[in-house]
Amino acid sequence: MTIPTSLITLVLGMVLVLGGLWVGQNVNLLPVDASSNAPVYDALFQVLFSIGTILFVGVTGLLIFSLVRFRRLPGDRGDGLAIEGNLPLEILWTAIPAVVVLFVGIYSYDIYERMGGMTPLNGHEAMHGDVSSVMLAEHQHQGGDALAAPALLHEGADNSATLLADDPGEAQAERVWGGISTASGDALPVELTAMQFAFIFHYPDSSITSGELHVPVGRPVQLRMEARDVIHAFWVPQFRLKQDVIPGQPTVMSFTPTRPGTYPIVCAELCGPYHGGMRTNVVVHEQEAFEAWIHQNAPAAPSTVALAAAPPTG
Ligand SMILES: [Cu+2]
Repeated sequence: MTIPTSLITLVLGMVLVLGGLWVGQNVNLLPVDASSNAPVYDALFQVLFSIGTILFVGVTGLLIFSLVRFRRLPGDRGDGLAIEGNLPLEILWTAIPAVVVLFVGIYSYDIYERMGGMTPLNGHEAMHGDVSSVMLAEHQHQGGDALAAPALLHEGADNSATLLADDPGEAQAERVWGGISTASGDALPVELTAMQFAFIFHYPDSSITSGELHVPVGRPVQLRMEARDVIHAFWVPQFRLKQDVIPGQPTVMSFTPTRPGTYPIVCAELCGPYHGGMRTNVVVHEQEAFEAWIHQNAPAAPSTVALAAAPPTG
């Protein structure tokens, strides 16, 4: 008794799909997860890894099978079978990738949304939320008049796509782009400046400037990123976060570290001859250790320094 080919194909197909799903669930290629974004992102990666495994094993398996099964036998000098066109097969191999690609697209969008990536940072709502506090902090940090800041934000809100730059006198519009953003009100503001070939972190609350990013575990961090020269990218694999840092176009991105430890920050944009050396670390501290770090590194009397440095206001 011979088993029908269609039955064998069906069984092999099922084994392939189940095997691919098992690989996606059980083989982990990712580093340790250290931010609240990570588990959300990892769910997407598992699905993509399953689909990739099914496609890779399926296509390679079929190729190897065909090489063996349809090889030219010794002494066979004739032509192969004249096969031309197979509409059902063509529909099938167009429809399956179409459905898979559509599913991956919609699911990726959903994951990005859940990570907070679709927050309209240039919209009216966000203007008075996350970004406004950063803009306010920035404005005050640069010795601006605190009273002028709300007016500045209001002017910005009139045009949802623009925020005015530091000096209200300058008619220079500055556009703030939103990366992943899930931070709530009490987020720790940190300003990141990327330049060839270093990342510089500044803490507006404590006037600390550091070459390493130090953050407390469990508290949202809001990074305001800007590049001095060319495009760089802030990438922390353990946070599952990567965001371009663009000259003249600040980007705001938030994350919540969930696991104490030291993780690499890598520039992921080819930015010049020493791009490969452009890396530093993010240190995720327990709360007390973070406070100790702030205490150790804060300038002696930040308030006096700020007062002395600020221009006299009328
Ligand atoms: Cu770089």
